[in-house]
Parts: sequence; structure tokens; C-alpha cells
Amino acid sequence: MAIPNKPTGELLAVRDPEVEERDVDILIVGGGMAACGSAFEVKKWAGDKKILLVDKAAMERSGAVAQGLSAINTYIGENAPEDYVKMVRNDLMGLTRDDLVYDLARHVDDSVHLFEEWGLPVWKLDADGKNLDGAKGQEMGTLKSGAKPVRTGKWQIMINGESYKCIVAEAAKKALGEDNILERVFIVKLLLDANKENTIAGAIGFSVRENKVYVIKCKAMMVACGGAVNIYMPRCQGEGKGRAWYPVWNSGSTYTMCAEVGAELTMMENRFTPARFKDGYGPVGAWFLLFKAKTLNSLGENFAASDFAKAELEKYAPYGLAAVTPTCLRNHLMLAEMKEGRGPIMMDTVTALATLGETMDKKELKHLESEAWEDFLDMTCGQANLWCAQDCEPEKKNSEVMPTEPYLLGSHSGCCGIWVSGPDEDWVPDHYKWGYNRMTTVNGLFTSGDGVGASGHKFSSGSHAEGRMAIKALCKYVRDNADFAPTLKQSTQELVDVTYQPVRLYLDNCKYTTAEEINPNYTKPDGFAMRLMKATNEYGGGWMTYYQTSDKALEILQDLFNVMREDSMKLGAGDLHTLMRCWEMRHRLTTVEAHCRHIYFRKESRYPGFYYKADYPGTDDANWFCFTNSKMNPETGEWEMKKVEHVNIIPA
Ligand code: SFD
Ligand code: AMP
Repeated sequence: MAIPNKPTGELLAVRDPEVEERDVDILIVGGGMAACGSAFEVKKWAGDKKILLVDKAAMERSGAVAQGLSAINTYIGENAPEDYVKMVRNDLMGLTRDDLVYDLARHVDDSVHLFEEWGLPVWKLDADGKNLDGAKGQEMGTLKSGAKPVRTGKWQIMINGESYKCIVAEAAKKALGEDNILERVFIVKLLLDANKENTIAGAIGFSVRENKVYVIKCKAMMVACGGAVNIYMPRCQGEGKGRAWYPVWNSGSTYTMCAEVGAELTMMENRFTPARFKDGYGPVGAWFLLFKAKTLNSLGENFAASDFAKAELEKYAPYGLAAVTPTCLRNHLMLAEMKEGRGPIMMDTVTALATLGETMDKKELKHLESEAWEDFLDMTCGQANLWCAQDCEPEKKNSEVMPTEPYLLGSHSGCCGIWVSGPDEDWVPDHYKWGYNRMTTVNGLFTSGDGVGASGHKFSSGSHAEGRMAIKALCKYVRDNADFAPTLKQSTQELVDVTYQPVRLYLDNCKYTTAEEINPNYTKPDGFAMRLMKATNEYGGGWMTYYQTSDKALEILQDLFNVMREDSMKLGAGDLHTLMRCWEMRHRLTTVEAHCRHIYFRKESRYPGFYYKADYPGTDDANWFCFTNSKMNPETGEWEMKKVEHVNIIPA
């Protein structure tokens, strides 16, 4: 249960928090799309096992779908799962795990059907092929009963999704039971077992609503804390600070916490640098696919169709020119125009709406215009605010699009994450599977959604489905290891000391200065965030250098990371939200360090448009058509990197 907001403002932290110890069989960390999938599914397979879900926020509006969404980007429907596998692989420059992607494709639609059953309005086509949204769409019947969705692209369907997350969370909570859920509790570390090597045994966290630390023992765990945001300097500073495309509250906890207990990471060099409406971060998919808009350079040219663009694509496209250009290469074309001096790049909303309007009456045209607004109001309302503030009516004025700062994620158009077992089936290569679907290389530790690496394009629906698949395998693991009794290595007091270390440091020193944020003995997370993001932006291929870096720049960055790691132990917190921000910064630091270590290791530029290595321009299939995996030693903190063979299970 969430503890409600207090009207008294921020709660000051105390030196010695209350401690609550929990002993459960199954722990779900996170409350987003994947974790809601797990929560919905778990009781079917867990029997009488004790289950606990812990979310740092309130599930109703937590994670990436907090503001809602206006499309479900993965619905297989009439398509073949094999084609979905090929699309994902092509979009991610050839290197994805076909087993994971295929497995997702064969399950994802069931989640979409459930969303509709729970009340999510899905747009439908009427008998004349016209789009019906809202209640009118619902009157056409459900997808499961054969009604046709409004497809934008081959895989995407339109929804009225402002309340998408509320709907999905309600079902998850009902299935799991409120008593088995802790909200507003931030997990800081996972814990290994004292007796059984490389085996998960628990986690620690703290409440952001009361001075309380939770020490949780478990036999198995599913961690799905989303991707990583604010690891690179956002383009918006002062005036727009706090605005980002992906959810600002997802701080790399998935990757850092799993890496710290020794889980192998994969493809951490991959990032998503999305093209978005400038400053408001409005997504572009609906404009390209639903409204059939084109982007224009400053000369008014549809540059993506030029000979220059074709030549650039031929240089990099992994399987030759495909029906859909890989996302990074679409960015590459835009960046190439900008570097040639032909920016800014504009989304031609005016022509798109006028063209669609040619076959519409006045009422239909008005509806079309309101759909353009609703696309943002349903999922990125800041962009609609910006249009108002800038006096922009999209039918009269075009809007600028721009590649944003980089994000790390494994569920959208990116594929960084954790190396997991695929399904235990005979068509899956041996080095892709070790018994339990979606289990990491740590026994009993599972992940899904943004956590699973080397796949991608799962989006909201696929993350939910993957959470369901992972928890089913997890339940089997718990049954197969019924006699395992988790034992923590550290005492409860040691764990509390670790969690509240920033509070103790603050309380010991805050009286020394008059301004509490300036102190020789501690630093605050705000300043630390600026320092981290300045370093990654300048040396790690941020927007400042047009996403370009080099081994030399990355070596400088690694030195900066080393000093920041020492200084991260000097983060101080006088209240509970600052304590959370301290831990978020520690998680961000390790995650973005892993990202940069991987870019350093891979001696090529696999994802032009997402990042470039100036010293290794272009792709080098002969040496690098493989996965790159890394592992942090949980005792020493040292990293090891290796190449892992890639297999095309489904032929190109
Ligand atoms: O327009 C801790 N996404 C889209 N998906 C679609 O299907 N259609 C779209 O239209 C999509 N678009 C889009 C999308 C996201 C965003 C932000 C925008 C637009 C503006 C992507 C999906 O939303 C995304 O793929 C899934 O949500 C990923 O699911 P998951 O479960 O991997 O992550 P989550 O939902 O963000 O949840 C994370 C949870 O973890 C919690 N958490 N809890 C405890 N301790 C910690 N340390 C924690 N750290 C995090 C969070 O609170 C949250 O509950 S469009 O761009 O294409
Ligand atoms: P976005 O709004 O950019 O997050 O994209 C939403 C969906 O549309 C994702 O499935 C993208 O892969 C897809 N998409 C976005 N832009 C294009 C495009 N120009 N061509 C094809 N697919 C696209």
C-alpha cells in the first residue's frame, strides 16, 4: 500500500530508521509494465508461495507509461512472428537474440487482449476502413473476437491510452493482492546468498514516506526497474530542466543492481537516441506512420528519399535496403543533413494534415486535428503545452524535430541489458539457454522488459508479456529448489548502515556550514548529476559532439568515472527524497560506466546515428558481428569483457 503524500512537505531523515525484515519466496522489484505482467501472472504458478512486489513509486502511475501512451507498438495480429524477428534484428543492426524475440512474439498478443478486456480502448476500423476511436472503437467488438485494429505501421496499433498504466496496474494489484505490495520503497541493492555461490538471496531498500529500511530475504527475484534516464546531459537545461523523453525516475537500477551481484550484461554499448519533437520530446511515430508526414531539411527537401540518403544507407544497412530503415540510420540521415548545414529538420505537419483532409468533411477534419493533439496529450502532455506556449497549430505551422540525449533501455528501439537464458527448447542454441527462461547468469535472478538485453522492440505490451513469461519460469525455479533457505552474508545492522550511509554523513556534517548544500564533507546529488552528465556529454558521445566519441575520449571519461565513484560515497542526504536521489546517482554512474566500457570494447561504430567512434568509423562485420558481454566481479568491482557468438536462428 502506498503511504499518502503528507501535507507537511519533505520528511527529514533520522540517523536510525525503523527496520522491517521480510522473508518471502518470490520478490518482484519494480511496478512498471513488466512487473505488472509478473504480478498478474504469478499466482497461477506459485501455489501457496509468499510473494512481495516493491515499487519505488505508486504503481498506478509509475514507470515509462506513467503519462499514458497513444499506441501499442507491438501487436503481432495477422503477421508472422518470424517477420517480427527479422524486423527487430534489422532495426538493431543485425545483432539480436532470435530466441528471445520469437518467444516474445508468440506471447505478446495475449497481453494486448487482456488490456482490452480490462477496459483499454483500442481504435478499430469500421466496415468502410475508417478509423473509430474511443467508445466507437469499442462498439466494434474486441481484437480477440476478430475486430480489426487501426494499424499505423505493420506492428503498431492506436489506443486511447491516457489511463493505460492505471488499467494495467489495477489488474496487477487485484491479482497479487494489496497486502503483497510495497509502494514508495526504493530498492538499493540485491544480496547474494552466504552459502550457495552465485545465488540471489534478497534485497535492501528504504521507504521514501517514512524512516524505515526493508531487509527482504527471498528464494528468487524478478527485477524490472526500467531503463536509464539522465545519464547524459539533456538538451534542456535551466528552463526545461527535469523534462526528458523516457521516465526521469528510471535511473539504471535494473542494470546496476544486477551487475553488482555479478549478472552478465550484454550489448550495453547500444543506446537509444530518439528523434523527437524539439524540447517537448513528443514522439514521432504517429506522425510518420499514422499521419504519413515527411521530415524536411532547411531547403524544404524530403532528404530521406535523396540519393545522398540512399548511398548512406547502402553503406551501413545490415541486410541491404529494407522496407523499414533501422531507427539509428534514420537518425544518421538527419544528423548527416544537420552536419552538412541543411538543418534544422522540420516535421511537415501542415502538408500531412492537409493531404489527409482532402478526403474528409469538416467534422472529420476537426477530429483529425484533435487526434494530432491527443497523440501528445495521451503520452507526452508537455509537448502539447509547448505547442500552446509557442502558438503552434500543427495544421498551420511545422515543428522542429531533433535527436535527443541518449537513453539506455532494452524494450523500445534499443537493446542494451542483461544476458538471460532463452526458452529451454531444442531450436535454441546451447549457449543461449541454461534452464530457466529469462533467468540471468545469477541463480534465481530473473529480469524482463528493459532489463533483458539483445532483443528490443517489445514496447509496453511486450514488456508486460515478458514479465509474465519470466515469472512463470521463476516459479518453476522456486519449485525445483524447494529446499533452498536463503541466508544473507551481512547482518541487518550492516545493511541498514549501508542504506542510510548518506544520511549519517549529512547529519554528522550539516551544522558545519550555513548553506546546507555547500559543505566540505559531503556533496549533494544535484551537483553530482551535473558533473556526471557534463562528463558523459563531452567525452561519451553526447549531443554536444554530435554523438561522437573515441577511445582516447573514453579513457579520459573512465578516469573521471573513477573519481566520481570515490565521490559517490560522499553523497549526503538530509531528507528521504534526497536519499533516493543519492542512490539513483550511484545507480546511474555504474550503468553509464558499463555503457562506455562497452563502447570502448567494441572497435567499430555499430549504430551510426546513435553514436559514432571517430577512431573506428563504420561497421566491421568481420570482427564485430557478435554480442559483447561484460561482468562485474561482485567482490572486487573489476570488469571483464568478452565476445559471444551471434546466431541467426531464423534465416535472413
Ligand atoms: O511513443 C524501482 N513506450 C512505448 N510503448 C508502446 O507500446 N507504445 C508507445 O507509444 C511507446 N512510446 C513511449 C514509451 C515510453 C515513454 C516514456 C514514452 C513513449 C514517452 C515504451 C514502454 O513504455 C516501455 O517499453 C515499457 O514501459 C518498459 O517496461 P518496464 O517494466 O521494463 O519499465 P517501466 O514500465 O518503466 O517500469 C519500471 C518500474 O521500476 C520502478 N523502479 N522500483 C524499486 N526500486 C528501484 N530502485 C526502482 N527503480 C525503478 C519504477 O517505479 C517502475 O515501476 S513511443 O515513444 O513509441
Ligand atoms: P516513436 O514514436 O519514434 O517511438 O515510434 C513509435 C513506433 O513507430 C515504433 O515502433 C517505431 O519503430 C515506429 N516508427 C517511428 N518512426 C518510423 C518511421 N519513420 N518509419 C517506420 N517506423 C517508424
